[in-house]
Amino acid sequence: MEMTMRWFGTGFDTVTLKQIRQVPGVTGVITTLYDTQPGEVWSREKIRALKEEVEAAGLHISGIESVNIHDAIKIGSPDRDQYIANYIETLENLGLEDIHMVCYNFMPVFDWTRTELARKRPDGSTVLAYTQAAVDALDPEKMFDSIAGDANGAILPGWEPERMAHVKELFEMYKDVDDEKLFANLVYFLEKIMPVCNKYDIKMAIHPDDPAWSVFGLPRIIINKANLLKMMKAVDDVHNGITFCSGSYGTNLENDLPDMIRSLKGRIHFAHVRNLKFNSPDDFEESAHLSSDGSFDMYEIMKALYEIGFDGPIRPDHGRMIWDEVAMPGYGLYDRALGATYLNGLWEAIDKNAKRG
Ligand code: DNO
Repeated sequence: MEMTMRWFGTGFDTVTLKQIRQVPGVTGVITTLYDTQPGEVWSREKIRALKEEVEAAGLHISGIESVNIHDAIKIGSPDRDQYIANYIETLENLGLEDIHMVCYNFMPVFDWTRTELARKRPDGSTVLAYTQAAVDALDPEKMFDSIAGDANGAILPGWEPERMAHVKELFEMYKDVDDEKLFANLVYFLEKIMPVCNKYDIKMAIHPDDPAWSVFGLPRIIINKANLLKMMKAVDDVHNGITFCSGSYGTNLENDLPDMIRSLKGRIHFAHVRNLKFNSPDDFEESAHLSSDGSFDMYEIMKALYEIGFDGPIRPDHGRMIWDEVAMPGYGLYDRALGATYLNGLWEAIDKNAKRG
């Protein structure tokens, strides 16, 4: 595995490449062209400029998170082929620039959903949190406004204000899309992009739906082992793979995380590893990465990744806001740096143990 950190780009991220470079054991970044809209072609020039900037800081691009999918592709509307053609062109340009891992998601309307961006914990840190009761009480069209105020001025990944301005229409557009249709549209998309992925060895890594169940009655398919195995089989190509995100699959306590990892051997191309603390099955908060601070056994998660021979990029995920840092919720420097160091420590111990037999 390679330890990485997510970086949103100059002008979007409060964290600098220089700071990331100084986190021990981190050699790459997971980045994106944050100012592009879903459906837009990424030019080779822009990709190259980004790459050069990262390399000048002594790091490299380990993968892209995300190249977002246009709603027409998820809905399966008649103009989807044009957007798929654009996506293929973007993949081609990434491939030509030697970038080989692309994370994306297939969530309708909203990307990941939290009901609080700054819940206070006993130690005074603040974290992202989710309460089903708050979602149930909320008008979906107000979702964006209800959380945007706590975002520390940042644009949240996957919550493009341009799209959110049309949220009512988006709901309308998805009204005939159920789980089955969404799955069929995903397969259609994957089949069309596999040739370019094969040509440039680009590993597609779908991000789970977060939380891993239907929110506001919208379909959700990337939620558990059964659905993932179905997806892997439907397009049985190594380039059709997944992002294993412990914090997203872990929202559903029925998901056995180490077992899921083992059953997806060879198809996990990217890992987000973080912990959650459950106060009840319907209420969780994003704790520090350590096992002792949350509900997951992080050692078992890392061990499962080690045992399947996972060799892709891994990154600490949402961190707590600590030490008075002001940053995009979940994406400050300090707690993610602690997370990276902890995960590296677990990995070193697992590796040494395995080698000693
Ligand atoms: C949230 C992230 C997601 C993820 C996308 C991938 O912090 O984990 O926004 O990047 O769903 O497309």
